[in-house]
Amino acid sequence: RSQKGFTIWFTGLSASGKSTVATALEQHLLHIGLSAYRLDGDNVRFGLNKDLGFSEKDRNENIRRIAEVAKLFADSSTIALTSFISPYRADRQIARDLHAAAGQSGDDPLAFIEVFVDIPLEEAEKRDPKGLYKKARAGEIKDFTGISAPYEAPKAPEITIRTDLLSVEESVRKIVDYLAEKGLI
Ligand code: GGZ
Repeated sequence: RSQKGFTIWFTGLSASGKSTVATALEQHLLHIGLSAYRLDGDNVRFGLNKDLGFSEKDRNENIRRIAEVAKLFADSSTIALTSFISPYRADRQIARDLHAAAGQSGDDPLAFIEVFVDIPLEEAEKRDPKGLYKKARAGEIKDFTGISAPYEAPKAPEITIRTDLLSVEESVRKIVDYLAEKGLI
């Protein structure tokens, strides 16, 4: 049968492993012959959203635009993978609702799978691959998620992965198993 498009929405702290898992999952999906496309800071925050910073208002707008773009990819029968902190519950709900609303015009709603990349803040801070937590603690970066800006953990994500306890392969497997079980792939 023809491929269904849908969105896999990763959310979690900086350095939680969102992009690492999303990249490995994208590779897997491409390898099994599916069309997949990853949206992340590198291809969105430096392009479409280069006018946006990290205030609450800018993050709201960042996520709103990303949700719209992911929906377009999903609507074009691609699997959209988004990896952004997306710290606000309400913004993630807007993204989810947008995909559900695609069903109101007689088409099928677009599936939206929220993946909570859940690691303790202390672990993310220990990893600190770019030294951003250190700078945030020193007050050199303001409004830093987990330090001086909120992260609202999902209450009912479709999938939770503890990247401090699972390998990248195990994390990918958990998501792939979920997608297969739901008949999405
Ligand atoms: C959080 C920040 C900040 C602040 C710069 N707070 O680890 P990274 O570097 O590569 O990922 C982080 C990225 C977060 O951008 P998002 O678009 O995912 O954020 S949001 O969904 O909240 O809009 C981090 C870097 O940008 N970064 N300043 N103040 N992360």
